[in-house]
Amino acid sequence: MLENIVAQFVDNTQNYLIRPFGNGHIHDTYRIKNSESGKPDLLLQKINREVFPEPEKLMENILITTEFLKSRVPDTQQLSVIPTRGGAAFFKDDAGDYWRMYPFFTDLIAYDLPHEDPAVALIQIESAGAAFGQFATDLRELPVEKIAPVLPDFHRVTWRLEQLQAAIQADSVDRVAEVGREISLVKKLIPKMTLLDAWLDMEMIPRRICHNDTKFNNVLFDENQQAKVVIDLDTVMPGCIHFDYGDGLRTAAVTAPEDAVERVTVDWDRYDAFHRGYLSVTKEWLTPFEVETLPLAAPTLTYIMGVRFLTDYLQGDTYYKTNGPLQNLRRAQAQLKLAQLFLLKP
Ligand code: GN1
Ligand code: MG
Repeated sequence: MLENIVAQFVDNTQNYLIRPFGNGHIHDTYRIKNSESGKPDLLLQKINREVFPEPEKLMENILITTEFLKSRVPDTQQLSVIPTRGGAAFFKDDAGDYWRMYPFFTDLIAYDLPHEDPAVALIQIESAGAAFGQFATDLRELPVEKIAPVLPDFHRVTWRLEQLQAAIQADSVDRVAEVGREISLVKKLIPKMTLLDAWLDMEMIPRRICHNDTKFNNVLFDENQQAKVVIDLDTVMPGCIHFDYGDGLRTAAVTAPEDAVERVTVDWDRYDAFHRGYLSVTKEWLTPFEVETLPLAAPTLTYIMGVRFLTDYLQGDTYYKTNGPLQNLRRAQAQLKLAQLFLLKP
């Protein structure tokens, strides 16, 4: 019973209404609405243990990150963990599931896509770029070793390709025959799409703590279309700046949803707006090689998503939440199409 879970975190559960919330692909999320005036709403999540097999380590990472940010930029609105009444960072139920509570930012909104008015969209996107850039800037002094790699090789292209290869070989749900075109496209792009891995291996690009999931809907906006709070800190881990810059562009420099294969395209004004925002706060400290290689970030991160969605399709949709049997395929097709478009950067 969800009420029993909520009762681990608050005193008076009868004042709360519990409703499923949001469009995350991974966890089960609920808005806990408080009917008593003056008391804040909350956001409850059941951690996906298939994706995060070590929830305790995950929560430890989040605590380290949020505490660090609080000490670094104390006057800024940001995400923080609401402990259980016993003071723990999560509640583990009898089934072994892990639950956590966050504040619900009633005045702020997450958007899956930038605003439909193109002028407003550009304002939002530039601000999102700046918010994600600021996030990486604020975490610069947090030593890389402090954060456990809870999802090792998360954005390592060669590892994602190995996973795809294994799924092709297993063909566990008999779908490989349908995706010949997608597989050839993945193969064709390998030489360019593995450059980032190589540069990281050669230590030409520095390891930095980054967010690793800078989707457009992972930053909250105020009513003036300004990005205020970066959310979804599950993947804050050692990585490189290209991961955040690239995944931000993947989801902000577009005009259609992640699975809209027919409609999806790159909007270069949006691309430039995100770039301006991101660089406005990071250009002081990025290395010349990082800046020079940024154009490969969006195609590479988009390609990774294409490979991951295709892998999940071939494995029978076990990782991402889907709205039907074809959604992962459509997502894969859309992302592979976008990756090629990003490679055409003028
Ligand atoms: C997942 O949880 P959510 O929806 O913000 C995924 C990201 C993908 C994204 C694709 C832990 O993010 O890596 O880019 O879906 N998170 C994890 O939409 O795998
Ligand atoms: Mg999210």
